[in-house]
Amino acid sequence: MPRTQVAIVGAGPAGLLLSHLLHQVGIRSVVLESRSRAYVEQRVRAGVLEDGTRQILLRCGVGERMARQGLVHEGVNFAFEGSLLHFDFPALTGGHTITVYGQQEVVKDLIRARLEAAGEVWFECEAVAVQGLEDRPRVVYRAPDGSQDALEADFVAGCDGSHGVTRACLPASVRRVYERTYPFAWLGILAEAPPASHELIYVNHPRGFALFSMRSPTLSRNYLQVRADESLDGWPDDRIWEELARRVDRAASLTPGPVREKGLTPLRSLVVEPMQYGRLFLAGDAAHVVPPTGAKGLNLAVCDVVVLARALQDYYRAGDETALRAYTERCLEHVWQAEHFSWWMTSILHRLDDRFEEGMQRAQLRALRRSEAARRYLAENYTGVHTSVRYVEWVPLT
Ligand code: FAS
Ligand code: PHB
Repeated sequence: MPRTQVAIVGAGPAGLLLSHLLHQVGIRSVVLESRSRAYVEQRVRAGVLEDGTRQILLRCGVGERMARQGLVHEGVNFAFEGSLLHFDFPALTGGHTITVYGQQEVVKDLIRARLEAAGEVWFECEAVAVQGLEDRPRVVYRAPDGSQDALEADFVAGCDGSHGVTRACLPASVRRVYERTYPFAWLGILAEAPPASHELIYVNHPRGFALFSMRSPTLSRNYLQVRADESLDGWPDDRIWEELARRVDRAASLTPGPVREKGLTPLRSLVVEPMQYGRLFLAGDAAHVVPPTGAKGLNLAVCDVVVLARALQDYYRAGDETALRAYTERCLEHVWQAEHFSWWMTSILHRLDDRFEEGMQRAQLRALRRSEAARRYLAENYTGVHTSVRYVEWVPLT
């Protein structure tokens, strides 16, 4: 039976970065990914990297293309009640910024780094079960030819996202699930059109939330709040552009263009505790999901695996299990911080169809306009001061 030190399920940002960080400290791993390389490299998801995530990718040697092609932004904008409110990140946080760089670009950079280092990333290998978690863990997987095999390891890292198999391996007797589903979804498009603005614009509008983001000076990424049970059939491209124009109103001028990709993303908040059981450790969306309003999904995955890589390093270097035992407690600090921020951003920016809630919303948005302290709270959370920035020094400089 093939064997490694750490069997990693899932080649998303969490699994690939973990494998890379472990490689840098001499720990062997195998990444099992159910989809093909081409599929994971074209899957459009997140686009905002916190300042800490940027520095972590640079420190561990996979940030060169991000530094060249990523867009560094010094702020974001809120459009509400007919005016624009700018958040000046460096002024509010003592110098922090964000980087706009597509998640699939981060995934491409990590896959290239793994394969150039002769790392093992087994594509089209779907994990179907994880066994022996108390002592001799092994991942049972279906190989590309359909045959079933197993991979033995000292530890299993569950990085298989919100629809994977590892989360269910936590016995019901120990698993605690905290969940909130929102009565709306996001309809997102990737379009060959100039972005609405040189920075992101979050819109609170009576017709519903909208977000104007980008991937490059010629590729925009825009989102609309729609009903949770909405289907794409009802949204031909020109209707999407019309609705985006209504919601952006006078905050920016919109130039429509060919839509390359469109999709619906349900909004939910979810935390699973504990994030470990026996020799299984969950990271990223396998352990927690945030609504994308706070742009935290990808960044939280990075925080988890930096903590896990350090804990595994302590174990293999000194046989010290202290950090492994404290993994859940350590991660839940940044997880609940980001869960709160993402819930808060979602509740102040989306149409809620509840008169009292909308009164509260107006009060909070006006407080952001009046109070520098309130703007600082948002800027610190958005740039990662309370999440990824705390872990930059944990990553050895290569
Ligand atoms: P991922 O889901 O990225 O990766 C998990 C991997 O495991 C996948 O490659 C999957 O194919 C693989 N896998 C699953 N089951 C497996 C099995 N049984 N065996 C082997 N492999 C298996 N965040 C934002 O901030 N902004 C956004 O706009 C945004 N959009 C999103 C849109 C969608 C549709 C989704 C689902 C998420 C979005 N997110 C967004 C959040 C997103 O960025 C996640 O937080 C991020 O992908 C988490 O990374 P991972 O934990 O690595 O999980
Ligand atoms: C994106 O660019 O895809 C994006 C940006 C900010 C968010 C969510 C998504 O809050």
